[in-house]
Amino acid sequence: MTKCGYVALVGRPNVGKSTLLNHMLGQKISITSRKPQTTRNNVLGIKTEGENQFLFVDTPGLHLNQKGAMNKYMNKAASTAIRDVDVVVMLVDRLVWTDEDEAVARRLEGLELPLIVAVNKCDQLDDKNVLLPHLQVLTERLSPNDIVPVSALRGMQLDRLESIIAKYLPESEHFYPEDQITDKSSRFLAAEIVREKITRQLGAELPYQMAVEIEQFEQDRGVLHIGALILVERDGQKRILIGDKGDRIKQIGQQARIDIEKLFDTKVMLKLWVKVKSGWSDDERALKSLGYDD
Ligand code: GDP
Ligand code: K
Ligand code: MG
Repeated sequence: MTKCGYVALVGRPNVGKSTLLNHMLGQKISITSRKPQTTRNNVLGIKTEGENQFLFVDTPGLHLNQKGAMNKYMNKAASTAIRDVDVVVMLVDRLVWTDEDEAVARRLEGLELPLIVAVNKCDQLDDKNVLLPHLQVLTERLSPNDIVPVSALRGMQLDRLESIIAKYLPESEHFYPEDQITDKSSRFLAAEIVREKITRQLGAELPYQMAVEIEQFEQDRGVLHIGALILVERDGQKRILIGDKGDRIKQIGQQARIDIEKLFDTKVMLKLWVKVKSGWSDDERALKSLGYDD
């Protein structure tokens, strides 16, 4: 009998959810960075391994004390994700338990689902003696079905995590063909890669007031031509993004092109434009038209 089920990856911002998803899939479908709010949408990552099909739902972390339409959208996405899944994997850090972790834990209370706790970033554990007491505290607070130390970045113990998750997958036909890795469109993935490069390059504020819209996406004689529009809120942000003599936007474009070529296994021509449009990032209708509406 085959198994198939939805597995929510939850946890506070920056704990490593998207990194974990990418490593499990062996493909980069969910963008990552050191900044919170990198992941805005729920991203489905599909992994078929023999009899088992895992439908991982990567979620934006819950964002505490944050206002604005984008934050509302992200928190809603994170909350709905845990309603319709078969298993929850909560990621926590190897050392600390914060208010943000506590907020996630509260959301999980009363859910009658198997809960697996993955204690992440264990590649950065100088003193191994601190892990055991931490695991004990986590076990008491969360009463998980299983708990496992991992490193999403280095791929430590992810096989073990996967076989633990497999125990809780319901018996079912597979929902997707075995070679499919996501439900997101190629356009979405391309836009996200551009957004990742900008998020990684720029300071703390801009990433939240920036969106990427794909205007052109055409294969022509072996080359994928992509045109992407980058929306920002203010003139100053446009200037920062473009950089001195256009060198920053050029760098962003080069980095994004390399990743997009890898993902689609084709030569890519990428053109980027920056446009100022005030107010869109706190405007629910504008967000909807940019695809933040599921
Ligand atoms: P998310 O917000 O939970 O999706 O977190 P990301 O996947 O975007 O990761 C946030 C940051 O933590 C990135 O800079 C990652 O490279 C880093 N990171 C994720 N997993 C690990 C890990 O296992 N070890 C280390 N050292 N860093 C990690
Ligand atoms: K992040
Ligand atoms: Mg993420």
